Amino acid sequence: MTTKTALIIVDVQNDFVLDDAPLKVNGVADIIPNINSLYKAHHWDFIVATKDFHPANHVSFAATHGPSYKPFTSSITVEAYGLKYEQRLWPVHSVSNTPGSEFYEGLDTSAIQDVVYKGTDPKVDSYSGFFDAAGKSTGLREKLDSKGITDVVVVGIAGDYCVRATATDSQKFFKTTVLTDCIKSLTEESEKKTIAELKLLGIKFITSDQLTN
Ligand code: VGL
Ligand code: ZN
Repeated sequence: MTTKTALIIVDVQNDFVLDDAPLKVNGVADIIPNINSLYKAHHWDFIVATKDFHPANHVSFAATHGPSYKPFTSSITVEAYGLKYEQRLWPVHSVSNTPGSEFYEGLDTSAIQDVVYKGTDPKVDSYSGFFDAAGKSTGLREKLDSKGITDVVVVGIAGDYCVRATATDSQKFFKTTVLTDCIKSLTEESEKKTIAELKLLGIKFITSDQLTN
């Protein structure tokens, strides 16, 4: 069978990158040149980026639930579409069509062929680029399938949230690799934990110089 490889760039958006960003991932500037170098150094059959793209009253924002709810430390039980799940609460971030939702200007977007939007339902969050917390598809799997993709490489932020969830869903359908020099997590400790857990699912972790495509 022929191998067809897709690159998924997760959430490289201002609200996770800029110095005054609400959900700044520390050290993220270090990985951007590594991501930009991937386009020409390797063969890609499809390059797609995800964007976290929330309505202003999104369920994942602490502010949506009132002043007693605190970003980062509070969580709530969400009930939506017959499903019940725990939701960690965040500062307001990546509101659709605001500057914070734009790609970070340091990211070379010239090779990106498609953009998948996630977290657009006010009632449901979506860390994964594939399916939201209620299991609804963003359309990413269908796009990859229609192009005959067999292998997926995941990069971006945050390593311990949206990269983690995207790689986990990807591995259900595609042979999935995460590039350790092209991700950054909220904390180093949770990145270590994420890598250990995802390796158990068969997801490969390598640096970009070890890519063979
Ligand atoms: C993310 C928390 C909330 C991410 C998105 O991109 O990792 N994290 N929304
Ligand atoms: Zn979000």
